[in-house]
Amino acid sequence: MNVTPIQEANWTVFAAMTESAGLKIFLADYRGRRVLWEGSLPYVTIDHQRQDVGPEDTSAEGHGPWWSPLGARSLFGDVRKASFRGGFELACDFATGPYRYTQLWRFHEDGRLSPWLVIHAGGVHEAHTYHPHWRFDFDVDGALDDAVEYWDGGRWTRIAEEGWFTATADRSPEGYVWRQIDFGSGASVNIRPQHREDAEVFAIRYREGEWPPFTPRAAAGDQTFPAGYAGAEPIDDEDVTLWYVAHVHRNDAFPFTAGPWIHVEGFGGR
Ligand SMILES: [Ca+2]
Ligand SMILES: [Ca+2]
Repeated sequence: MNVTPIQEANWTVFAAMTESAGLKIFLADYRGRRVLWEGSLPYVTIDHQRQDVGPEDTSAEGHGPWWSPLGARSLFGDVRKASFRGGFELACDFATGPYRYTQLWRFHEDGRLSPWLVIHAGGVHEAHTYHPHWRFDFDVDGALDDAVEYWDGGRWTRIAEEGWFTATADRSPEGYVWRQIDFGSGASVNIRPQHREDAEVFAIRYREGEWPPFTPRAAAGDQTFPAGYAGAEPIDDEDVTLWYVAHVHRNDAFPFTAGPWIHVEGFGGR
């Protein structure tokens, strides 16, 4: 556990390698104000299309999803920190079976935050789809007074209940799809997919007893994606975890960099 924060480019962040949820960032502040309690990458699941599984494939599960845990055991090399013009990044490589990934956390002095995953070419055959799942517990200027909103029908709409919010072509004037906003300060964490990315956000009430490896909804572990994720509990005025799930098809150009664009606004700096 790295107990020394990284302080650079207006950010103060802690980082630690997990057993199975990638490189975790926690207690991340931007310009001295809390943005993120904890962010991690608990799952990369992979679906295969049965018709493309070869005769040598003896697995009972034709489609998956299979889970590739990224963490201390699949880490390949060290966590690297590099500075670039206007920010810094943390990067690490993982190797699991035939799959290769590079996880990135990029922090920009203007408030952008990029939790990305580079999926390298590999895998057993062409027809599969990767689903990296990021889990974010944002605390915008502290945990209190936060709400989650979705750009829908031309306006920001409060999300009052747990749910599943897909990215359509609809974007706010600033280009975002989802945001978590703090009513005290007016600051917000704004989120959108990278262009070309098929993605969605699950807003789920934080539950006591969520331990890694996380189940997005512990009581519904027997249900499959996406039904098992979101219930119908109220999340207004509750601490919320946001799961960002990307869907990357193997026929996309590889290597493919997946993950959200995030911009913190309202704490100064642009
Ligand atoms: Ca929170
Ligand atoms: Ca808050």
